[in-house]
Amino acid sequence: MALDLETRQQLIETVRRFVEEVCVPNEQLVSESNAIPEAIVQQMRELGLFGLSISEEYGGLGLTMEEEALVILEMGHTSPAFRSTFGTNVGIGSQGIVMFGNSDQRQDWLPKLASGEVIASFALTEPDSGSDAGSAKTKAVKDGNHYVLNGTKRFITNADKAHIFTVMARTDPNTPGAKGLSAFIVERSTQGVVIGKPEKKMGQQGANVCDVTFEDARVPITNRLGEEGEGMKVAMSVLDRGRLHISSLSVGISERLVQEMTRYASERKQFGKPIIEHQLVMGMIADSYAESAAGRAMVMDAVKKYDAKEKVTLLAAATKMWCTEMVGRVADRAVQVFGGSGYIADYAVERFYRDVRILRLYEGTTQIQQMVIGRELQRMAKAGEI
Ligand code: COS
Repeated sequence: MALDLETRQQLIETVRRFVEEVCVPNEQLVSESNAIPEAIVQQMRELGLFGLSISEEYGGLGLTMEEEALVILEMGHTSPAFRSTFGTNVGIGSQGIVMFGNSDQRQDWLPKLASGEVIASFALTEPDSGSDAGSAKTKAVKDGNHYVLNGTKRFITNADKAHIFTVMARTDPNTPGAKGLSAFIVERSTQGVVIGKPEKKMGQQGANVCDVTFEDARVPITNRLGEEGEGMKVAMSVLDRGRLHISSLSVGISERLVQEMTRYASERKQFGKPIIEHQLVMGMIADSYAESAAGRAMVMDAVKKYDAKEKVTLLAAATKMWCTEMVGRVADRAVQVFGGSGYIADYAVERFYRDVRILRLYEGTTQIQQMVIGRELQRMAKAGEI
């Protein structure tokens, strides 16, 4: 149920203070140490950030998508690694259980996910199956009361910390595409689950991605999410929602970058006046502000429709495409406004420039969003809806 407006405002202000007072002063430390200090993770637990999207019945805050987006917009005002710490519990790691779990599965996991005691990751991508998610090769072969999993998942966010994984694996070897996949909750403690070393990445230090390999990992039948063959439906439903979450994050970061460039350009003087008064610089800042504001409006429209139970596949893809591309342009302009200083690691814009690059790649590349948009529009045209 939606929060009343006063409670909602209080929540947003609490998150804003947390970002300003705790996260922003620690950005450099997180970047250099490649870890979020445990004391900060504990504060996230106490604030309820791990349980934003999990209903109150299971100990979460039970926010609507609109409320979640407002919180994530605030979290975007600092390094995205902070958001990533709890992001998989709020989004792609938990939502398979929220949307498709039976009552036992929900009871077993949602309270621990909401409190942050347990971390969940989403395991869809594989070495040979990225954008073509339906081609996943990880096998799940039924054997008595278990499925035996074999295969490798790649670039799995938070895998190093995760206790459970939502894994998409092929239960029907005779059906090659999306229809042969099923979804499972796999516990990290299962024998045969091997977590690889964290990858060295371009940005977002403090949030790790690793391979997860299954070597004859026996997963109880009771851990299957939904029916056999519903794995792609689980993954895509989770991703429709995840794409709105990533859009909110992108807009939040663009707002921070507009703030950074405006402040810098108001202080920095060249040719006898603050550089913001030079029209070519002013233009970069104005374009960034306008594009960021457009992103915010798009996110707000999409999340309200999501909460109204409208199908948002088309809008979520369009919003993700716009917001992630937009923040890429804004980050590029921020570096440009900072000039040579923007290339120096002492300035936050250098770090954000690297951090935002992944947003156009994960949870569906821009080209996949274009494909989803194109297909949806074509479907609507065939159905006479457009
Ligand atoms: N919501 C619910 N179910 C959906 C869905 C959606 N938005 N989109 C697809 N499905 C389900 C449907 O059940 C569909 O079956 P039907 O044909 O019976 O309806 C099934 O999934 C297969 O859909 P589709 O035929 O569209 O699958 P494709 O193999 O053509 O793949 C794309 C579609 C490309 C859109 C998909 O593979 C994709 O999103 N790829 C990107 C993957 C990604 O985001 N990876 C990031 C990993 S997380 S960091």
